[in-house]
Amino acid sequence: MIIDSVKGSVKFKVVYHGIALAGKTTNIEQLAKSDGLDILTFDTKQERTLVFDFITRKKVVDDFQLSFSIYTIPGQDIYKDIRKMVMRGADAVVFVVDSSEKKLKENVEFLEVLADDLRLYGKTLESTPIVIQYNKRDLPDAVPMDVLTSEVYIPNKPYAEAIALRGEGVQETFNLVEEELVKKFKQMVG
Ligand SMILES: Nc1nc2c(ncn2[C@@H]2O[C@H](COP(=O)(O)OP(=O)(O)O)[C@@H](O)[C@H]2O)c(=O)[nH]1
Ligand SMILES: [Mg+2]
Repeated sequence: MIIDSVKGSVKFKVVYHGIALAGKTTNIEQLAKSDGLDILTFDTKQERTLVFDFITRKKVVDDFQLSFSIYTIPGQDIYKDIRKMVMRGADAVVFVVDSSEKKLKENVEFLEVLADDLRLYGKTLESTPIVIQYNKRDLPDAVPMDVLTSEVYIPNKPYAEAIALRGEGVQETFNLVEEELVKKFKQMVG
């Protein structure tokens, strides 16, 4: 969080985390589309997110101009150095879960990856604003929500269901992150 009290502006960094192909890029594509923006994608011919995707959103709260820089990580392990770089200075995380039965184990294991990435910057799962998004709810092999919320979860964190491909649940997820950050901001400014 970067506060400029002279300009009355606050900058937050939000990172979409989660396994490869969970739908992180699709989420920010949908957010960008509803804002009429283009996303900045750094990639190669084979992969949509070799480095990261990036957009910015703005909101005014108590005369402060809040801006949210939104990034996605590459999920593949070979890009872990890039992932760790993207996680630097993250104020909040959306953990995107692929609902496919075949990805259940990988999603669960990736919670540890997130915990490690936060630890690297002196943060914890508990202390970080995190929203869990159960994406790809349209898949025929989607794991039932009651199973997912008891197997891929972080205690006391809000969650949302989504079909990012159709834009469903995307804004709702972002609203939850925004709420968490605005709460934090209001605590800070009193
Ligand atoms: N069926 C389905 N496919 C999705 C959904 N969201 C994303 N996808 C697809 O999953 C693949 C990976 O998405 P992408 O956003 O690139 O994943 P990332 O690696 O997490 O950034 C793409 O083919 C998307 O079209 C969804 O809600 N349902
Ligand atoms: Mg991506």
